[in-house]
Amino acid sequence: MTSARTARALAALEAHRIALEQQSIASLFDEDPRRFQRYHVQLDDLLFDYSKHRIDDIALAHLIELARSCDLEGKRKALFLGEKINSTEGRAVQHMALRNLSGRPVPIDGRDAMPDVLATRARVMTFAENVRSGALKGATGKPFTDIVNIGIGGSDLGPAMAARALSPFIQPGLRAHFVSNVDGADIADTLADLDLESTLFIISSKTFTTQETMTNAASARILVSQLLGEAAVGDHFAAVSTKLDLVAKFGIREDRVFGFWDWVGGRYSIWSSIGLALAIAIGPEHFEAFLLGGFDIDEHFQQAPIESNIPALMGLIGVYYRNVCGHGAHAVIPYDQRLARFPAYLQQLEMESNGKSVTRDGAPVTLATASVIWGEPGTNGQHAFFQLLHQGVDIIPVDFLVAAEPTAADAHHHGLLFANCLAQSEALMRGRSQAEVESILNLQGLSARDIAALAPHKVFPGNRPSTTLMYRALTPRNLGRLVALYEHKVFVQSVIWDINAFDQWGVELGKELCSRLAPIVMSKDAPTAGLDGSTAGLINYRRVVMANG
Ligand code: G6Q
Repeated sequence: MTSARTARALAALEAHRIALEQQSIASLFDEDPRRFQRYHVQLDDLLFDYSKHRIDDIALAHLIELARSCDLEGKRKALFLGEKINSTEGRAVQHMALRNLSGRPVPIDGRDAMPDVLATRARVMTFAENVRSGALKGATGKPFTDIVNIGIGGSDLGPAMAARALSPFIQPGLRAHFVSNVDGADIADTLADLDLESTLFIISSKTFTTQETMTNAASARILVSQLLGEAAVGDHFAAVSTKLDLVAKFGIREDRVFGFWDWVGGRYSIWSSIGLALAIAIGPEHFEAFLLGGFDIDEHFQQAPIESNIPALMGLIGVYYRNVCGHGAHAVIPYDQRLARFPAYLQQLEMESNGKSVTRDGAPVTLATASVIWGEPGTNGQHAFFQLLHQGVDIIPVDFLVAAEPTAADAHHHGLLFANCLAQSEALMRGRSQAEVESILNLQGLSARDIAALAPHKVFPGNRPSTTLMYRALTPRNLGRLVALYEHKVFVQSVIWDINAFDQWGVELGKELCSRLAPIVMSKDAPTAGLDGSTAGLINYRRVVMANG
């Protein structure tokens, strides 16, 4: 239940929103030439600009009071102390231990988790190094050139996103591929051009029971044993899982199995052995730099006061739009082609974590929770959905992500990319008024009648908020920082909404439902009685199609 203090903070925000609506973001800049200086936080290579938001010092003070009313500081402490805050699964949440480079112990269930974490990481790194150097070979003596990670959800999105983001750091001659969908097209298309003799499969599954992953793993296993012989399976497979007994049954050699722990949620597992494909691709040194980036943010999140704490501000500003302004969507637009999978990664992180409708004690939530997160790289999005961002009826706050310097040694392209990013955030904020449009059309020589007809279509309301996150370059360390920033943003919001960000019963339901239907779908004549009319009708229609060839 929302406490009286939280309710007061929300009411104060609501009252202030109405006052703020009298002012545009652009006018806030006009009034305060130091607005950018006051409303940005710089953390080493990273710059978080939150000046283009519909907020002022009073709104920020109310948001910080809101955070304190929910005991954000106390809950942050509980998170890092390893308390079992994932109450519905009875688990601590300690993915931060995987990037804990402080030398400090991390107590979980009464013992320090760090010796296990370090020992497992050392095995991952040695294995990665041996694949990279060619010391480990396939059954026919060829070094590995292609790594195929088979996993889904949290066991896929992280390494897949990061391998793309960090492609310039991948060892020449090595390629990382990611197969996730149970649709056979995924594995077929991925393997189409690969030489199995030089392909290493990594089966990544926390539970080692996920239908999609097990199906793809079985298909890969059959292919390897058909082409290279059953004895070759041991040479061409490795696995990452918390269920070591199930991995052993699959036939993967013990020295190629890398564990992790139930206190690492799937969507927070990129820092664990689930990062094996990434570690092989970019190498131990870069993987450790990625971990260091995550650690940087853990330190910042724990130490910086809320007033200048980037994940806290990201979370609180998001809460303002979601709960006070009623905006239900949030776009993430990287002006960085290599971050193409970052919005999809964040979709899982934010929507799976905070897409909840009961509070921690099981009561219905009183506040709206996670927004719909979506996005695509700029500039491509500009030629597609940006129309709605500029002139649609919904206001969708945007996170722009952009590097300060080029990575592709192409200053000209990067200059244009950067200019486009700024132009969009500026245009969203400023808009274009009726008077401005009329004067432009006038200068173009249009008649008064044509101007009157055309002007309304060319007016942009503006006042549309955005954050800009700028990093020097998309290095492993900066990618680690970006991921960890959003992880803690999600945590901050879960504290305000009083929900468990670390379970995912909706995902579990999906797994359960399919296992009930799959045998009926796969049978020619299993009865469909008892299913709803639509499901039965669709199954029977498919049976007819298949029977008619
Ligand atoms: C993540 C979710 C989910 C999970 C996949 C794969 O937090 O729980 O996306 O990662 O369902 O699960 P396995 O790793 O167990 O195969």
